Amino acid sequence: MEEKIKSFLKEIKESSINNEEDAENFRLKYLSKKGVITSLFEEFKTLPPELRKSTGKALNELKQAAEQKLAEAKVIGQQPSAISHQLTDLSLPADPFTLGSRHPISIVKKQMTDIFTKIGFVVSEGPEIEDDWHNFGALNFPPNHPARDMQDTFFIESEGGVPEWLLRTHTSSVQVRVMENQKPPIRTISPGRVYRNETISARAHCQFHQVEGLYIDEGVSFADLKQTLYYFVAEMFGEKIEIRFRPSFFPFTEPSAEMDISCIICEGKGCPVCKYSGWVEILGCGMVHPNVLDNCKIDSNKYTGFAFGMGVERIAMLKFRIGDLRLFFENDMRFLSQFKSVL
Ligand code: 2U9
Repeated sequence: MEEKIKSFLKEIKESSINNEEDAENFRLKYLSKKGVITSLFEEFKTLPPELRKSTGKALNELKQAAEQKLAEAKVIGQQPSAISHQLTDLSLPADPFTLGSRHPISIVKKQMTDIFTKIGFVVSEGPEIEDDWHNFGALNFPPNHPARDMQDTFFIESEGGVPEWLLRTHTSSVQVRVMENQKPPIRTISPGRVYRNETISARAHCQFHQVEGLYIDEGVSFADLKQTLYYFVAEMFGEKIEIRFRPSFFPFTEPSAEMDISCIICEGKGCPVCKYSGWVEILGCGMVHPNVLDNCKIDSNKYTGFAFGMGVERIAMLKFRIGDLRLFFENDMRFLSQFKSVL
């Protein structure tokens, strides 16, 4: 029996395992239940006791040699060597490849921008760090207006004590720059991030996004403003949605209004989202104040214009029925991955 063991040991050492099939044949021949080594162990049981010690040792060595040979072949098969591909099971399913998705604010901002560019508005962008003139002065904010207060605006510290720069509180500052650099007709929208010194809650944040619109030409009227916003609502929320205007006040528009839409959740019947009123506020608007036109060297006797501003988060919350503003800024994958199927 020891002779047989020796000859199998030689055979095992000399055998070459080059692929998955070789490995399986090797295992079947030497290490399976019906293989050579199992039958040698059966034979071993019949040996007289005086032979068992040395034969048992040789037999265990044979088994270890066979197992080692097979293990080494598998390790080589996992390395990126020339034969590795031969040991890879191509029928196995591939590792999952996770695709990213666009942020809900980017999705809604693009939808809003597309609606306005379809009717001739041109996108304009500008700096997030602004000066007092472009954010407040040109927009007819009186020097003591509460929005200019430290509690509402993030000012950037200056060496002299008087802050020269601030984080824009609205994208109207971009439109001031457009008016300073272009002659009417002007038809522009400015999407972008804005900052306000607010305590963070489900309904308020210190950063959010706006889409603001501006149209200046000869003879532009409040009727043009209403028609433009009516078109926007029909495109964004559907033809059935109704709109209403309520008088309001902003330093940069006169007259000014806020616009409500009939609640898209309950269709005006009353629900928690519309606080049982049937209406939800979505934007502010008005006719550009003549002082703003004059501040930007546009003749207010010749030209009139309308302007509007809305929060992208507000529109996204209504569109996607999101109840907490903070979700947009937390980058929680459980929230963000829900927008995979949207555009
Ligand atoms: C220029 C002149 C006037 C833009 C306007 C509003 C009314 C308004 C708010 C809506 C929700 C800001 O995001 S919000 O908090 N905006 O109510 N914005 S009119 O008026 C302009 C813009 C540019 C040169």
